[in-house]
Amino acid sequence: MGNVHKSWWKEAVIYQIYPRSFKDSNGDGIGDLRGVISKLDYLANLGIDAVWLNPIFTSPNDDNGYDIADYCGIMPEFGTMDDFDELLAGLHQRNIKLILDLVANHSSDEHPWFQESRKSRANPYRDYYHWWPAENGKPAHRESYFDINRDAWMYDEQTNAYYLHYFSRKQPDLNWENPQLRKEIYRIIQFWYDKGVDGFRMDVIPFISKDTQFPPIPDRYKGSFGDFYAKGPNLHAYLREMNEKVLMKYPQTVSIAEGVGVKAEDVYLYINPERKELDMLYHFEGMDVGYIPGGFKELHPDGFSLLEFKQVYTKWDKAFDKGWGTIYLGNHDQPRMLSRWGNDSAEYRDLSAKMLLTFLLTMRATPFIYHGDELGMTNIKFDDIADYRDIESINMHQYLKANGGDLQHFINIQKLTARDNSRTPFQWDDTENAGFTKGTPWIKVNPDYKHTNVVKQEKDKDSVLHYFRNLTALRKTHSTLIYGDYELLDALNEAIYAYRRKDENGEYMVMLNFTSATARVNFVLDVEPQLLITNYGDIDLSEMALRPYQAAVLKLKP
Ligand code: TEU
Ligand code: CA
Repeated sequence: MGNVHKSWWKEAVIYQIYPRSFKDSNGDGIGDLRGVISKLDYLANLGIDAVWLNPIFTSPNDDNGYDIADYCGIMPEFGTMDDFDELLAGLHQRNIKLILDLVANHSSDEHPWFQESRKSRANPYRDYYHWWPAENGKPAHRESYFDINRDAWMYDEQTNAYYLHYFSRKQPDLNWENPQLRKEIYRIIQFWYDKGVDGFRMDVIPFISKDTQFPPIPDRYKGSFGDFYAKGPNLHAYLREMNEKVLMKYPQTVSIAEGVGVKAEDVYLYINPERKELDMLYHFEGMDVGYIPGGFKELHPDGFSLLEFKQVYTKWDKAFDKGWGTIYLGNHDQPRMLSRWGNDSAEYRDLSAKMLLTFLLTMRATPFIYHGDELGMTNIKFDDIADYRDIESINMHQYLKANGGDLQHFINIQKLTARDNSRTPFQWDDTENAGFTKGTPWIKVNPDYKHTNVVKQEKDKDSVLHYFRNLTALRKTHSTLIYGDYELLDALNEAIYAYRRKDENGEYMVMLNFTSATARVNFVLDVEPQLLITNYGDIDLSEMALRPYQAAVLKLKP
């Protein structure tokens, strides 16, 4: 990356907290801000540099906070603005920055803007949302991620019109074509930045611009409607305006696009600093590896191809070249990374969790670590739809039921890929409810908590938690692991992901065995390497072989 401009957010390890499931302080079974405050020292001891908090704003929680009814108010079940101020101060005292979650593609239907907008066609807030007069007939189909009819147009009798909602009916899309609405969003960003917030992750920000003629979705986007939604006509004009009107006034903050629908060839449009739009973007192409195309989050029964996985992450490393990259393997929208990409069997769970964390902490990109993955938490694999809390799973089940779908098959595939798998309560200890709450948790605790919890792992120096701490320390000590160039090695190896990291400060090699069998790399080393970290006691490079799920970081040259 040559003479890359250094920034705090390029060097940071970002830790994502899903506040609803992190720690409950008042016994109502719902995680809250005071719960996070009670764990500030735990966060500081992880060696992370920033926290990304999923939405904490006033919301009816149709989509767990991604349906906001007051962008400048704290969700009552999460606490108060005083709690927020105390949390922000506590993080900053520990040199941890705070990134909030801006959900500006849509609001809650309980937001006063929408309550006003739906009252009459002449209401001053009418054009804060996308309305289609019913006398013009039904508008061209738009697919909805969460609607029980998969229909993103909802008829509203009050004004005999349809409103657009890419997600649930309670998440009406905001009309960014309206400059007044855009001003409101910039005001909201400014409000939080003036409080000292260090950045925003921007929810489905590629979707904000719409062709308000609403032409039919072109056939080439069949099965990938999100790619079409991310191609609105004025998207980059709006991002540039957002940068000019507010982001650039807070140069120490970071803006991170949730890059749903964004292709590698287009990412420079968002993150090339010369374009003055956003700083970083995280993509979904890696998350699609191993899925049956056109299915609903259905994995290939024979797992994923490591060759495809390596090809995707190598492609994106290059695509990020014009800006800066991000890397993640799990978040609140994905299943647990250990179950999805590693091996959550008793024999290999710790080894493969450490292997995956080694990947995240040694790539040329800002790593996003989802809370609990530092412990090796696994999918809960619910057997019953009644255990689900996620609107995505519940509504898809209803849609399939209404359309003669195979519900048992759906439950089976959801065990592997449903979002709720990663939303079960954080596992603090082996007391009831894993120490998450004294009350009844809003979603079941993974019975695995007896085996996987912080207290147990603090006592075990070979635990995933200690290994994670060693990795964050390693990344900070060896700046080449942050800024060094990335080069894929042994590209056709179907079991091992090997790559080189190199710059003027040194040369390193990372080798990751993604399989439960011993495997060899197809190259030899011409220097005696220094082993910096491995998830086994040692490494035997005489045969250039890695043991099952072995990870190793070697220093080749000072
Ligand atoms: O996710 C956007 C998004 O596309 C996800 O819904 C994801 O693609 C989907 O879960 C795959 O099945 C963001 C938030 O991260 C998500 O939690 C919200 O539900 C969604 O937007 C609506 O705000
Ligand atoms: Ca609570």
